[in-house]
Amino acid sequence: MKYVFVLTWLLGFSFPISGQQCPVIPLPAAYSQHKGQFILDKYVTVVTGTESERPYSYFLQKELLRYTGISVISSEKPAGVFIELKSSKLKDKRKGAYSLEINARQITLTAAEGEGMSNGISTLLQLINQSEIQKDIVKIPCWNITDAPLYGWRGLMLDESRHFFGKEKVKDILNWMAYYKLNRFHWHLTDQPGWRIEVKKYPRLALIGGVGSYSDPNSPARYYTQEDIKEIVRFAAERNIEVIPEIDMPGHATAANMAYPQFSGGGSEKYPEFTFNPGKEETYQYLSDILKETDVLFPSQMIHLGGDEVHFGNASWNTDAGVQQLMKSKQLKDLKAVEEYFIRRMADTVMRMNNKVLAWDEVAGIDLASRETIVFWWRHDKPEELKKALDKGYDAVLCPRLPLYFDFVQDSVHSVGRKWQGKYVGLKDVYRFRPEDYVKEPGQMKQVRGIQANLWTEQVSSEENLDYLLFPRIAALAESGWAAPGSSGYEEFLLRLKQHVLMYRREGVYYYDPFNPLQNPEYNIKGKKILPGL
Ligand code: TNX
Repeated sequence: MKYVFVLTWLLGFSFPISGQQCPVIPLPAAYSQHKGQFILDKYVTVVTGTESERPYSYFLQKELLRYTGISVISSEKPAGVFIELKSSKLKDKRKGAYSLEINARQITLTAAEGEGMSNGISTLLQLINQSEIQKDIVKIPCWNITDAPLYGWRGLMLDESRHFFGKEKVKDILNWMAYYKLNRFHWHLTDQPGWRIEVKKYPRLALIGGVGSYSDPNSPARYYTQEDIKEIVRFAAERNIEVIPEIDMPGHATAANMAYPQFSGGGSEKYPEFTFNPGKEETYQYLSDILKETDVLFPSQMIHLGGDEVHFGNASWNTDAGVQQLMKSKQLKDLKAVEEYFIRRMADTVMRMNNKVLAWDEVAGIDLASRETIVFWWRHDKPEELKKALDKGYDAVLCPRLPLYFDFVQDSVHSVGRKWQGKYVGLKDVYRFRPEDYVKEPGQMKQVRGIQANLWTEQVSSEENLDYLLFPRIAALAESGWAAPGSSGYEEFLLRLKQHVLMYRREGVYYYDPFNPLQNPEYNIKGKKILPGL
């Protein structure tokens, strides 16, 4: 078997060999290959029977043109050689399921709903990108695939407060997410260095709060206008990716406090002006107004309230007259109780807008409406926080630092990014990540919505650097969120990945190459290549 893989690898999959793994990442649930090829050329049509498939045929047409240079037309009636998109029930009822049958005359993609259709298109595009592409012709091997995801939540978080990357880069990331069937984009839009979302009622948030970044406190304001956000949300929706905004509170509020100091709750010596003021009634109104505008922009009906690391910078609450008054009147015994009171109130606001409340695992101990709350477990060194969240009945998304923080370096010799007591986040660690290893009660696995990688950007200032941390770990993330345990081994994954790496190069991605680590050197925070030995 091993030799077959090696041979396949050497031949670059151009000649199908029976018994090989389907070259798709994440690996489909079931697949078989049979003889023959489908010839994709300009005579092929994309056939849609009903209105509901039309946006998908439009999307497929655009992607085919982008990747292959071939323009195919869309049609309502099958004729000649065609790709048919069919909305129809499947045996597998899981959201996102699809089937793809390819023979020499016809490709049929069947799905019961949009997410399945998008997933099937991604599989087809991957098969095309792995096929022999000659001038104006692609020979696609014939595969039969039936597929569905293991987890409904396969997420990626991008921090654009520390460094701002902008619309084009975000679209690029969304494209790659779709390519790998990741379906939740968690957008960390506010934090200490910058506030990145326009709020009409409080324009200074973006204009003043948007000034500066982690590496340059004086860089001109960068933020997303509401029109930009609508554009990104539409772009994501076309790929069946839901966008979830994060407005971090009550901590990590420094940028907002630069703009509207009247709502600042102060900070600590190390983290000045870090919090919103929980002791002022006006703060709740102000934040509700911000969240209302946020809600209108994001159809996901989910808002992430942050809630992390408040203790970094809430020492000033000890001396703030308003906070002290609140503690007396509500009988809050310590600052943690104040934090909890604040979160409960803001969670109520979010729920009243018919949104789910999402937050970091600091909220695991707070009583919120369990069916409306999703906790993001990130502190890998505190497994008890995950347990607490699950015991309370909350759903959870697992994104522990080790191995799902993509701001951690991925190779022992890398220096741009974090480590935790010498540990880093290797490709293999991401690939091997399995939620069931962390959930002690098997009955609680149904509360696990899925997994997510978080890309914090304190040390990420260039697009190259961003790509470097994302690729190829994004592929490993996709497979651990999608494929059933045991469906593939790491070595087989690497064989498939080898082909994807060629594609990264074609597409101009500045990836880390695990097969040839010196291929692309790291970039430092100033945007310069770090040359080995220097
Ligand atoms: C912890 S994860 C944070 C972020 C940092 C990150 C760096 C979380 C909820 N808070 O503010 O950017 O570590 O790895």
